[in-house]
Amino acid sequence: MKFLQHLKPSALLPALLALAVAAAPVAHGAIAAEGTGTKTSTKASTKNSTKNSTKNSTKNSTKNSTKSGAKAGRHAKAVKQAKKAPKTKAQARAIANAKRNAAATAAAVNYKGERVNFGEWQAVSEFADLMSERHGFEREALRALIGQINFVDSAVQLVKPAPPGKPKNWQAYSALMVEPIRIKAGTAFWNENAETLARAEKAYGVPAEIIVGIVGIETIYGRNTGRFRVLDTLTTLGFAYPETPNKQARMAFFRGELEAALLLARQRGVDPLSLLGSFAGAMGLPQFMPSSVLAWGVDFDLDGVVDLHNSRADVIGSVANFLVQHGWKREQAGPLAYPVDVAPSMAWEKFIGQGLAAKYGQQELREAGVASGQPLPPGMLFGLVDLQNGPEATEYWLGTDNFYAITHYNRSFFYAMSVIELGRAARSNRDN
Ligand SMILES: [Ca+2]
Repeated sequence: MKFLQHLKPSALLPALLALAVAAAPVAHGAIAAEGTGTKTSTKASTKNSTKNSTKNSTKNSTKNSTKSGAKAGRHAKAVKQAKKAPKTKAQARAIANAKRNAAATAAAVNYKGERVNFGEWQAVSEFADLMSERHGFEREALRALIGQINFVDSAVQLVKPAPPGKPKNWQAYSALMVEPIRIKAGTAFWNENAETLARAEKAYGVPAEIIVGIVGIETIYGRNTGRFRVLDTLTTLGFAYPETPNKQARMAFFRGELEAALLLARQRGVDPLSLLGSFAGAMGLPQFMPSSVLAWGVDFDLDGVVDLHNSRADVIGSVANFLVQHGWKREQAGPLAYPVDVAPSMAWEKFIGQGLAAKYGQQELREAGVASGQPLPPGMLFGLVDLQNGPEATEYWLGTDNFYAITHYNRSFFYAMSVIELGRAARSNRDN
């Protein structure tokens, strides 16, 4: 719930409010829930965003923006093939309702939180002791700091799983994420940072359009980096996570991030309370969690500090580095995903939900009834990606290693696919 302070009232406000509610959980993926990731969130993220998302006139712009170059041509075909499900009245109604609900929720967000005496909580006190022992933080200074930390109920509410039974809807999600405002902002970001993006592409092998896509989906290029104090949200979620089956794992995760935030602030010589981020503690234009800043952040403008709020170069280098460290392969220069048809036999179902990795050979996939309309690069492995479309037919794609690298940024197929589409649309917009 990071966006609202920057927005000007306009006809788009309801959609943007919906986005604020919808995108925030998504922007932090569910990676941490399964212990692999840098970003945080709940399994409900995609569900939430789909539920809250809106379908509008933006689909055309996506479609129209995919026409230049041979690779883009292939992409365009894929997108065209994929975007065949028409909007139904039921979908439109659901989306309109979600927008209204989202706006109401957004208006209720309390960024500042409330005073509680976290210092009196035994678990918090033990955590402070641990920080003293492990990292040499002065106990009294920590005590004073903890005394200033607020409980943020909004964060607790936002990590709660969505009610069950709402079908995910990729078309609605992508219409919300890949829309004219974001595409235009992406084009501007690309133009303003073309040299740096080219330098990152050379250094890391990650194309500019993927970096542009990620920063756009995360924060609309810095418009929505979050207005919660990171210490407030991380302490709240680390010690008062809502009752969910994975509560203990999530609290451990957020305590780890709180530890990282303290280290990050010390490393930079700043007041830890000055760190701002999303309701889940994600910071800066690329929404890195504190531990990710420490682990994967890159000082790409060589000024001696990793600054993901103010240095576009650091943002670009850090996103590229993150992807490379999570399986991005420079040599896989083709499409990140290929649209496929699946046979009625359902033999292919065994490939669904098998983790975030490309591990199936083409013959194996073919034999189970997965058919690509275009030739696949020989020797490459794939995973089967399902994009549910609410009441409409599910889309299926074969994801490459590089597709799955993006899912390590955020554990959602919708997320990865919208990153790809936004980057492509920005490129196309720039070319025209
Ligand atoms: Ca820097």
